[in-house]
Amino acid sequence: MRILLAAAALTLVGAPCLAETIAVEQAGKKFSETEITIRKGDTVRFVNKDQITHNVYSQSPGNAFDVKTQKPGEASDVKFDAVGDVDVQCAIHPSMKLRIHVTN
Ligand SMILES: [Cu+2]
Repeated sequence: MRILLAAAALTLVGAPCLAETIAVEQAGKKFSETEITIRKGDTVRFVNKDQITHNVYSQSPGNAFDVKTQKPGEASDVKFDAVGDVDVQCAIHPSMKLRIHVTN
């Protein structure tokens, strides 16, 4: 019964409000995407698929973060709670760039 009610509620509001986790990989000194759009409350999982260390971070207001040193094979989750554009870079390789649009 509870499941049926939840399904009905989702149908009524249209898109589900459940937060998602979106994976972005680092390989060949690049992010797998240059631009992604997510929703407020979603999590981005940064996965280092390279053979070298990366340090993904952002200084964008409201969504600043620093995953610190990420060795090959490591993954880090970052949750984005503020609507706006987030410019993501690697502190070791400044040419690595990703823009995340956080929407409502
Ligand atoms: Cu890097």
